[in-house]
Amino acid sequence: MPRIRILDQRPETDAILDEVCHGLRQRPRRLPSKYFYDAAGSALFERICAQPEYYLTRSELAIMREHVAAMAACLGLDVLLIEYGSGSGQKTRHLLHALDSPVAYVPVDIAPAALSASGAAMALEFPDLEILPICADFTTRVTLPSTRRPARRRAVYFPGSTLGNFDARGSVRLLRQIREVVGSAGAALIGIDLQKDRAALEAAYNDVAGITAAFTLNMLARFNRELGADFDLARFRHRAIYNSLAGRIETFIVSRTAQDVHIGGECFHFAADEAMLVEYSCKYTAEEFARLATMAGLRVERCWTDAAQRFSVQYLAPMP
Ligand code: AVI
Repeated sequence: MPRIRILDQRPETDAILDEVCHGLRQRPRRLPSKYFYDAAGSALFERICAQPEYYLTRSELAIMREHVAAMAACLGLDVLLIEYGSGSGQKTRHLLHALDSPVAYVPVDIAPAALSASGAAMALEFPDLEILPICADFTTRVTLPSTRRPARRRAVYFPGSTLGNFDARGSVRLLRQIREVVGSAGAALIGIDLQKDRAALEAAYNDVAGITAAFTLNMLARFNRELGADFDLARFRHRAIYNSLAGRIETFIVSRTAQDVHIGGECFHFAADEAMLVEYSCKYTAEEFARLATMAGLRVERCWTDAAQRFSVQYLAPMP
């Protein structure tokens, strides 16, 4: 496997500890979903994507297979492709094969293990493409590296409905940041999960094999490993329910019993059945998403969906 140099712009451990303790002090307690993705969490997420109930990945891949040529035509020649939350880059391969002489590929991910594995695999598959991975939290200001060849255009690829992991305010903030990163001549290609019935949604986030539950609880195992916390995983459980008013799956870690947990020199008391919010997975109608984009100064110019209308890939350009 080729070795790829990764630009490290990761948050410091102290900053993670501060953010986690801050979240644990809130009522209701909440922890940011970005902390799911250490090496174990990224591997569990790949397994979620292959679960029969988790329709998102299969639907998005079907859209990519069918419409990638049209997407590449929208993005144009000599594009610098920046991917947020790149993970294994499964969908990106389709796009990179279809693009007309892309200048470079910049995957941005918070998980170093996933980033080096996918960077090396991409370098094998695209030997002539400049690959410049950045290990960072993409919600912060990421410094882009310079490329060997100048780009005609910058484009952010943000697949997987990861934008849905932010609430409306956070999504608009992130879309604005994307608009800034790509500039007035840039573009964005964003995967957005669509509204559907409660049963299908709750099944997708409560797979029978228990992979999503293991993924959720791994966040606590990670805090034990990296921050010296003492969460007893057997005394917590995963819960994901659809909030139909807000149009989102809400995932919680629920304390099975009354218990104390120690982290960063603090003691946090959990009541029996107390629920900590760990993730939103927002689902949109095409109109709702277009409205969010407009609030961020972006306009939806094309939207592709799968045959069952479960998922969408949206092509956006900055509004003049
Ligand atoms: C990465 N993100 C879009 C996934 C989702 O569907 O919200 C993360 C996930 N959480 C539980 N299952 C998958």
